[in-house]
Amino acid sequence: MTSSVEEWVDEVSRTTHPDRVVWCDGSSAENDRLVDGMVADGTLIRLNPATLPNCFLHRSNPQDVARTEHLTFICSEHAEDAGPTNNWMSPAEARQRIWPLFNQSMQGRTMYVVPYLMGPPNSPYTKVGVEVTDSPYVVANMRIMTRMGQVALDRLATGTTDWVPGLHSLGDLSPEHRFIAHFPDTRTIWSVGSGYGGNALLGKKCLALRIASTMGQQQGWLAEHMLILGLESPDGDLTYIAGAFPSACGKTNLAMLKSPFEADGWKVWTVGEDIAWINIGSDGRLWAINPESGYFGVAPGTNRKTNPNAMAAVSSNSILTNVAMTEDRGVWWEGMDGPVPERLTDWQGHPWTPASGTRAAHPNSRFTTPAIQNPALSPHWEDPQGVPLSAILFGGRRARTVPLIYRSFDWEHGVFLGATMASETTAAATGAVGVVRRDPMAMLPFCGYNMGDYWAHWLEVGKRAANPPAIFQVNWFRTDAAGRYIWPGFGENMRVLRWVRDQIRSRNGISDARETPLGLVPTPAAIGTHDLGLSTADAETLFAVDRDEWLREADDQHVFLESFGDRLPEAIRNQHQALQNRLSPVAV
Ligand code: GTP
Ligand code: SPV
Ligand code: MN
Repeated sequence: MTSSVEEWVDEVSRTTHPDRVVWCDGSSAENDRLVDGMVADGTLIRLNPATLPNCFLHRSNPQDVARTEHLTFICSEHAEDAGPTNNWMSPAEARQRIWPLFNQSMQGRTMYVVPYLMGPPNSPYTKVGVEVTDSPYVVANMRIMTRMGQVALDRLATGTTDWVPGLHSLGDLSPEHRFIAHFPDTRTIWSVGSGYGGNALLGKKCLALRIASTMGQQQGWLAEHMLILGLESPDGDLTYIAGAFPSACGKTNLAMLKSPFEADGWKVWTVGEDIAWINIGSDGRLWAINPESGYFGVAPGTNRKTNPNAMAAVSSNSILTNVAMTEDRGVWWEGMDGPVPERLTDWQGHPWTPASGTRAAHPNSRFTTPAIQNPALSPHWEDPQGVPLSAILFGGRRARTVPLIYRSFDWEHGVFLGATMASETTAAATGAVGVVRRDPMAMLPFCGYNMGDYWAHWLEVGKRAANPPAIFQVNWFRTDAAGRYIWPGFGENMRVLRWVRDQIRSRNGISDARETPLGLVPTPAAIGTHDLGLSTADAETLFAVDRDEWLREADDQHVFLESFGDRLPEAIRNQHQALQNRLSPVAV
């Protein structure tokens, strides 16, 4: 065992005072013991073993159901290094305000030491983390989401000091005593007061995005909130595409897409569905690995039509959190197949009927499921070097303004699209839902340093890569006058992926696109809106670029960009000016 980990575990237990300390090996025997204990004390409910073997339901504290961004801090020495989009707290203040919350916080409980890898065991890009936690539910989730236990202990046994400590305690679960703090200088994470998702599974948003983004800035790579998929064409070639969409905006669904054109040879293979670590290869391309080994996916809206691969994956060996339960201990959530059941137990454990007028499952209810259960899992998902990206998609939820898809003119313009993207807020974080906010590269809640410096880093990576991916903007969520989504989405997003591939592969890609002030927009025929049965009017709306709306959009972008002051890269400012010029051509 490595002494640096043991020393830290000792130090932590001197403050948190657990009754006992358990080092996790990740074995199934260990998991069975943990799960049995949680079933016995009511933390988990065993679901129907005939229909959902080895699946469990967990109901979280109703005050603890999503990430809490206002309680999430970057604790750099200087506020400017966290930047205007992060909450900042000095390390000294964190020691005063947060550390005392760990005092005796594990008394009467077991402290689990969870060693884990982010990335495949044999990848040069893989990182080691150690999370100590007093939540067995967190341990069971980490076992699915990361390569946990012996495989990580083996790596630590080499005596490496290069590992990320993460201290997690449930505390009293109240938002008043909740903090999720990141120390980029010491690469340390503290989380107290929440047992849910990205607040508590410290490998995911805390290590693999907030801490990793700062490592990437220093070491010349990118840690991104992106899905990674392999698009197989009838020729048998594979085009790898990454996509950054904000939380609950469609990454998991796109990554697991079931192709309606499979018979013709068009298929999607999942490499990752939430996080990508991207390195520059010796061939000048960008290569992406998925650091995770499981999916923490949004349940509502998932059904056999929208995401049959997810439905197959979650039917065994999965944890379901805050979904509703049927009378035969099955699960249910809004948007599942079939009729709404007559009687359910809702996500808080109360009896529920369709007349209740409430939601049976929480809007941010989730499944935790092993990647290997995904029928569409790419055979290359654990390739140590990753997969070479041909395209990056930036996407958001926009009822208006943003076309279904358009292509940027070049890398710099593409980085500008990412920097200025916006999206309506969702239930993945607490707070109002449906409010449009700027969410650069879908990293607003996840970038561990000044977002202006982050854009500069993106520009730099593009300069250093001889052959960077083409960048596109997408929006599945444009609505009609009645407020309905125009685009059918899900499997039909395959049509957009096909166009992306055509754009990348064909020398004459512009032939099925028109140039607009935003970029290259496909013709409706290139996407096949007619075959889909969309009206001409709807198709026009999908691809419309409204100058007045875009002038307003550009004004709003300006205010946002200027909030970065002298940290705003000149190239981004120039791109913004160029967009305004294209929107308001000066007559000569
Ligand atoms: P996080 O795990 O929070 O990062 O979310 P995500 O980006 O992986 O989003 P996910 O794929 O889980 O989708 C979130 C919600 O959007 C679900 O309710 C989906 O059913 C819905 N959704 C996903 N793709 C589409 C689409 O193409 N069209 C429509 N209309 N809804 C979609
Ligand atoms: C997200 O909110 O982007 C998620 C869910 O992927 S959580 O792990 O809770 O951050
Ligand atoms: Mn996510």
